[in-house]
Amino acid sequence: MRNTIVAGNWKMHKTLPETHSLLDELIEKLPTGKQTEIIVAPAFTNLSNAVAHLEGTNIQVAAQNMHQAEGGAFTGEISAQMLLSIGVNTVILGHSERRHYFQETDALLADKVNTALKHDMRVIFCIGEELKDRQNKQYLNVIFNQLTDGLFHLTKEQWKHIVIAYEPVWAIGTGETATPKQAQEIHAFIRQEIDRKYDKNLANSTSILYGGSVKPNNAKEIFSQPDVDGGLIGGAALSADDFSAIVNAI
Ligand code: G2H
Repeated sequence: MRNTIVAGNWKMHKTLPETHSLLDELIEKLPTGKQTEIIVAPAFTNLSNAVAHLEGTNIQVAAQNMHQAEGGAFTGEISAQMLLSIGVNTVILGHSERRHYFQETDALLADKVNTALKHDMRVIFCIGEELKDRQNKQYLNVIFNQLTDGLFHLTKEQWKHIVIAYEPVWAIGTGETATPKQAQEIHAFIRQEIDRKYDKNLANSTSILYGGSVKPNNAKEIFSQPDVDGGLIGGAALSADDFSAIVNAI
């Protein structure tokens, strides 16, 4: 059986006091008895406080990014060891905003993945096509290339630390969501390619999350697709009511 996961990517939102208030609300409102893993990814400045704040709860903390080097003269960057030293062992890599605004390429992301895995971190690896790829009917090729270049060099053992988030770029923060059928098509395709490259066992045990304008009113239908194992939530993760409704939809 696969883990179901709902992760909130807070992006560049929430100061420290705002982080504490949102976490308090989440602690109050999120369900406690569910099998689903619940993760929040606040900004770097608030990670350490979030870990302390959430101690003893069922809410885990992830980082939104990290650098591929072990350390050194990389002004403004954060290493795997820094994250681990504050109790954060999950990192989101390859978000389309990182790919787009910070020119993160598949090759760079493969390096970041390697570093994270070297430190036994768990990676939520984001992939997804742009609107033009969908219009040109190239979307499956784009997804395949992102998988190949970012992850298919890994061993089966390493894959146990990988969670995939499929986030069509045209659906991120736009209010547009992939239809449940579109999401299912890509999730099944990703699973099929993992099977082709490795084996069915690994394909069936890899959690694949959907991201892109998931809201309380569309979460249930998306999560009900057989190959959708949860979501990576942006805008709606900033409201405790919306985020808990989404968690409850799984
Ligand atoms: C996609 C998603 C979270 P939103 O970026 O990763 O954001 O739900 O706002 O589209």
